[in-house]
Order: sequence, then C-alpha cells, then structure tokens
Amino acid sequence: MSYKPFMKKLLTAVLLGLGSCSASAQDLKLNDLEYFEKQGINVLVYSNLFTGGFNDEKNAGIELIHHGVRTSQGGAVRLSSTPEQWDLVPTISNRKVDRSLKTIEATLRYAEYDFDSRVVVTAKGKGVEITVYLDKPLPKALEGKAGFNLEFLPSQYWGKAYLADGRFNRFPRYVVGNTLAKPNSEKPKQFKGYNTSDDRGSGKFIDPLPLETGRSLVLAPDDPSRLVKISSPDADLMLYDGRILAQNGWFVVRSKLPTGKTGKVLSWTVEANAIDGWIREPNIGFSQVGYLPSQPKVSVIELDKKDKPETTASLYKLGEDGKATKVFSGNIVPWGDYYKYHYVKFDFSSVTTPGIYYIQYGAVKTNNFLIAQTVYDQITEATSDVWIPIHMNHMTVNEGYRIWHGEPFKEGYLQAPPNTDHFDLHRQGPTTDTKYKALELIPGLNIGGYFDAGDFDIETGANIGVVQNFVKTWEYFKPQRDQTFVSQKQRYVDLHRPDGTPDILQFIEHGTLNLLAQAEIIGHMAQTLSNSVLDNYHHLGDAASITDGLPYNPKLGAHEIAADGKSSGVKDDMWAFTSRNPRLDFRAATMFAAASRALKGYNDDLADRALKQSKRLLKEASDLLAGQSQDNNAGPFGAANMGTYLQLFIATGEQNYSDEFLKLLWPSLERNVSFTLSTALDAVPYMNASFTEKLRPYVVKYKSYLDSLEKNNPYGVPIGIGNWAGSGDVVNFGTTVCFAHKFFPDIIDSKQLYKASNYLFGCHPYHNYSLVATLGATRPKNVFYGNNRADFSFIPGNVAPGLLFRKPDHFENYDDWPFLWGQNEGTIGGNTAYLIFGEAFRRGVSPKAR
Ligand SMILES: [Ca+2]
Ligand SMILES: [Ca+2]
Ligand SMILES: [Ca+2]
Repeated sequence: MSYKPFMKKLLTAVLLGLGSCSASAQDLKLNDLEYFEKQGINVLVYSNLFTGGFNDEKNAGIELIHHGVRTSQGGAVRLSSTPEQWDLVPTISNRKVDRSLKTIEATLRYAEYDFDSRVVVTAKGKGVEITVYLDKPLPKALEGKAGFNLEFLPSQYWGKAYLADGRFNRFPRYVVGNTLAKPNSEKPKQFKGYNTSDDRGSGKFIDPLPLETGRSLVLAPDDPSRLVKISSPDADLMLYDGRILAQNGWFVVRSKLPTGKTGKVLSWTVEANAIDGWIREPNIGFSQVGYLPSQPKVSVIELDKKDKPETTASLYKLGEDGKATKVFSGNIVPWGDYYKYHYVKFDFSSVTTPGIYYIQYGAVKTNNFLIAQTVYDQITEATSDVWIPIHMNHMTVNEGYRIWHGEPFKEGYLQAPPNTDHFDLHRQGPTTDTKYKALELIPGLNIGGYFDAGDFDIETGANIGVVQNFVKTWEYFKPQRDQTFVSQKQRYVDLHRPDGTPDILQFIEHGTLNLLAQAEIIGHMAQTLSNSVLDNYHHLGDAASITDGLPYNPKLGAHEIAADGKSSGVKDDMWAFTSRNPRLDFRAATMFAAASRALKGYNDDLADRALKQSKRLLKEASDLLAGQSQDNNAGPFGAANMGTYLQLFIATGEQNYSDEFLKLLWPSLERNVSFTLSTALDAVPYMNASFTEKLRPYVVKYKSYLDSLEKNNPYGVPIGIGNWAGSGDVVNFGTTVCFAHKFFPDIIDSKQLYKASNYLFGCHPYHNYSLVATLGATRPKNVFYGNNRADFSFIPGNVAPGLLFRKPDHFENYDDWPFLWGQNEGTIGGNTAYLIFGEAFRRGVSPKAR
C-alpha cells in the first residue's frame, strides 16, 4: 500500500487552502484515450453515442467505470424521468476535448423538438463537474420535462444505502414505487411515434415519482467501491427507479432544466470514490468445461496494468478426502497489453492425470475444473435438448412440472399494411406483394418455426439459416439423439421424453413447416412474422399470452370481446411483412433443397413439397434477379449467393451450379481467406481431389491468419468490437478450424481446435465464466437475455454474445444484469451454429467419440 505520500500531499493541500487546485495523485486526469481517469475510476464522456439499432441501449452517454465495472451510463439531457428503450435519444455532435481546460464538451440535439443543449464535463479535483448550457430557452413542449439524467446499474446498487441531504434510505431490490397517471397529451414523444405501453383505454401514461429529492446525494456510503457523491448548488437532484416502467430500467439521478433561461442552466459535481491502493483482482481465464488429458492447457491471466505479475502459478489436485495437493508449479510468461489490461499466461499442459483441479495464482484460487477424457461429451446437449425445443413456436412446450409456454398466436397473422416501418428493423414496402389486403388474415402461417431470440418473432432469414444449420449437422454427423417428444398433431413438445424419432429431424421438420407455409401461402418468403404493436413486442413471460388468441375485429371496442367469444377488439394480432426479396427467396430455395434431402424417408410429403417450392422459388428469384444489377456480387466479402450455388449443386448435382460457385469462390478466397474458407470447406466432400489441392495454398494462408491472431490478442481468436459482441464469430471460427483440421490435418494441427472452445468456456476477458450455459461447465454464466430475463435467469444451452466492447478500451459482460442484448442475448441462428461447432469440435478432438 502506498497511500502515505497521497495523504501527505492531501494534508499539505488542505493546509495551504489549495483544495482541488493542487494536482494530487487522487485527481482525475484527462488521458490520451480522451476520458477522465485515475486508478479505480474512468469517466467516459460521449465515447459511446446513442447509435445502436434500438435507441436507448443503456450503453451510451456519460459513463462511469467504477473499480472495473461500468456502473453508470446514460448521462445526457433526456426528456423523461426514467427513459425507456424507445424514448427519444439525443444525437451528439461536435464533441471537443480541451486538454488545457481539462474539459470534454458536446452538443446534444433533439431534432423532433428542434432542441439543442451543450454539455461540458470538467475534471475538478477528485471528481468532475457537469454543466449544461442552453443558447435558447427550453421549447415550450419540453418545459418541466427536459432534464439532465445519469443512470446507475440496479444490480450494483440494490441493497445498498443512500443519503439525500443527510436523510438515509436503501436502494430497493425490487421496484415498488409511487407513480402518477397523467394525460397522454403531456407525454414526450417516443421514437417514431411508437408507444411502449398499452394504456388500456385510459388515455393516460405512467409518470414515476422520485424516491428522494435533495441538493446532495450520496450513493452507497456503505460500499467504498460504489460510493458516489453528487451535488448541485442550485437544482434539486431527484432519485428515480426506472424499473417501474420497464424491467430493464436503471436507477436515475435527474435534475430538471429551468424554463425560460439561457446560458449555464445546470451544474453538478460528481465524485466517485476511489479505494486507496486498489488493484483489480486478476481474472484467471480457463475452460470451465475442463480439459482432455492430452490437450494443451494454457490459462490466460488478465491483470491490472498496475499489478505486479507473479513469477509462478500452481495447480492443485483435490483428493477423495477433500484435501488439495500441489501437483504442478510453472512459470508465468508475459504476453503484453491488450486494451485496458496486461496479460500473462500459465501453461500447465504437462498435467495429464485425470482429476479435479484448481489454479492458484498469488492469493487467487479459482473454482475447480476437471481433467478427464469425458469433459466434452455433453457440450451440445443442453442446447439441443432444452434451448432449441423451448424456442419452438406455435407449440405448447412442457418440461417436467413446468410449462415453458402455451401455443402462441392461435389467431394467426395479418397482412402488414404497406409503407410500415417496424421497430425490429423491418419494413413493409409500398405494396403487399401478395393477394391479401392490408390487415387481412393470411391463414395457415401459424405453424412451425422458431422464436428469433429473447423476442418471439419469426425472422425468416434467421429461420432459413436455422434449418440449414440443422441439415448440415444431420448430414455431417447424423446425430440420433432422441430426448424430445414432438407432436405436430397435438402441437405439443415435451422435454426429456424420447418418442422414437431423432430430435434433429423433428427440428428440421418444424423449421420447414413454417417456411414452407410462407412459400405456399404467400407465394414467396416473408421478411418476418412479427408483432404489430410495440407494447407486446417487449413481452416477458409466456409467449401464448402475447396475443389473446382471438382475431381482431374492428367492429368491437378497444378491449371488447365478441358475444360469441370468437373475436376481440384488441389490436394485438401479429403481422406478416411480405415485401418480396428475391435474394431471400434464393436462400429459401437453397434451404428447401437441403431440407428435402434430410426429410426424405422421414416425412416424404414435406420433402416433396419443399423440393417443389425450391425449384419454383429458384426459377422465379432467378428471373427477378436477372432484371437487376449484378453489383451484389462485388462486396468486400464476395458474392452473397456463393454458398447458395454450392448448396444447390449439392442438392441437384447440376454442373452449372458448381461452375457458378467456383467462379465466385476463387476470387473471394483471394480477397479474404478467413471469411471464405468455411464455404470452401463445405464443398470438399462434394468436389474432386484437384479441388482439394487447389484449396491447399489457401489453407496455408489461413494458418498464417491463425498465427497472426496469436499476436492480435492474448486469446488467439477473432475478437469482435462491434455493438453486438463476438461469440458468434468465435463459434464460426471454431467450426472453420475444425473442418480445416479434418480435411488438412498436416496444415492445421489439433492444437488449433481448442482456441474457440477455451474462449467460449471461460478463457476470455472480464470474467472467467462460460459464455455457454452448457452441461459440464463448473461456472457457466448465471444470467442471459432470454425470454425469462426478468427473472435474472437463463435457458440452458444458450450462448451469450459475450464480451461487449465499449469504446475506447473496455470489454464487459454483466453476469448480474441480463438486459443488455448485445452481451447476453442468445439467438436461434447463433445457438444452432453452436450445435454444428459442438459436434465438429467433439468429433475433431476425440475422433472415437460417438
Ligand atoms: Ca427479432
Ligand atoms: Ca424425438
Ligand atoms: Ca388477437
């Protein structure tokens, strides 16, 4: 501990009356990455903007990373007390950093109200000052509504105390608060005029009341790692609980902006406590699923840059008597810095005796893990037996004593009206492209298909990929696993009840049923089958209760049910977005051809119909595309339909598809081998030996890409830094490596196989939990963004997107807060891709596996 010099300096400063003017080691500094920093505290000012696809993603604004955890965000001028996901967010421009003044300044604009403000954040001693400037007074419509907000993460504050002007209280674990119902005319606009709640005909919206109001707030005086003081000399600070409107709401500290004033209209001081001498605890990355005796075993240890690395680490083995024995000690080898932290490695590959172990690094002891020949045996079973069947739409899904959901959407789907934008990023174009009139029932679409993710829509593109993932898994590995009862006749699924049919065939059938209904009934593929109103899109709970199961009847009142009980006036029916996209039809044609191969001999009628639609859509889509420019083949990653030609060749054996595929493949491999190799490897079993030889130099090139990843980051996998974290990329990377090893073992050796699995199962930044809620993992993640996210829970077999990158240097995966989809939401596309990875990996590393 080296707090003594600080204390002396502080004492001197106080004695001399210099206060915050003295540059103490405790002061925040504006660093080279353009944020305010001292050990334990990062204050980010518009490093991350409100630019995600879904408006307020709780990932932007002024943010606080407090002792390594991003506990606060959303610092901005906002238009309501507890903003929801679809409330308006400001566009932020003109961000300026002034090093001499130690300020970061930005302009915030709400175009909907022609309202601009300027926010200036200045380092002042141990904290920051936040000031808001207006050049013009608040617009009339925003008087009493616009304010400066800063949001705090509930899971890091509940159960802790707070003080408001000295009055003490406690942050609630669950929201129970006071609200007012106010006329809708007073409600600030929401994004694109959407409405997040159903007012049940009351004409009123809910306005939460503050938990407390004062000029000075102290958050968590009982926890030095979360203690924050906020004060304002001339405005009330109000503390709100945003969870009252939406389960993903945060605690909000807010001051309203004054009306009729210009210039400096608000000033806050925000001081987050830094624990003296604090050093972040090492994050010891290892596989929570464990290791095969023969495989490489390297722990990647993530360290605070101020931490002094240990010289050795040890492996302990647990005996039958519960006693631990040190069985190995090895040197710590430095890797280097990667973004915020420093990385070292600990190689314990020489330990090969099966058993139960833990790693000891300095004072940190990990949880236990296994070294055994069987560790990977069950890695896909939670996904195939639990996660996937729970996501079967239009069925009742039961597990033991629990109904996961009843049969959803019994009333079917209505034709989406032309020129409709959709909140899940779809759009119905200027015509319906069908024989149906706007809002007319399209009968027969409520069959088969899979929920997209944590939401309940059928994304056609994703469902096409899902069926292809299943077919690929079936054709390569023929898994006979049967642990699920599926009855299309009863519309009933029962988990853990074998019914004599391999589950994967039933999954293929279920996906095909919906897609085929689209092709046969609509005549082409819909973009999506999705919610028509936002107030049931964010549904949490039983999917069967999203709609009332009764068709909408415009002759009835808003919440009325017809006397015969067969229709209702509730506008909750789902819509089919049916604008025709020939490229989607092309992909569907490919999928139908593949599905028909797999379904042959199991459901011949469905197989024949799928093949018929494949041929029809292929011809029609080709004709439609022929009339369009071919520019879509010239993207940076090559032709979008390269894989389509390959799958069509596999399905039909027709040479012209192979010719078209090869014409696109080789230039695409030249441009980007790491992106294209997977498609090329898919072709190997169906091509001749000269194809394999011609592919060989590209696999050599791919090997040098693998080597370059070792230098790119300490984990040796491609780490995405987009707005949706990168587990999906790692899964696909892992699958490519498995097949590259299968066909070219002399180039891609078996050591490469474990990179993706290690990363997914716990050897990654931020924490060391398995990102897959898989069987066998000692410590999988506890919470995921699934349809049970409001219960802070998970659905077994889910794969989290994982480590979300926040600019400029922070990786994050909350495991106490499920609601950030970009880090915690598994998707049907991603989880069925994991099925292929798991099967390929298991068989690749243990060729004698089932
Ligand atoms: Ca969706
Ligand atoms: Ca079955
Ligand atoms: Ca209905």
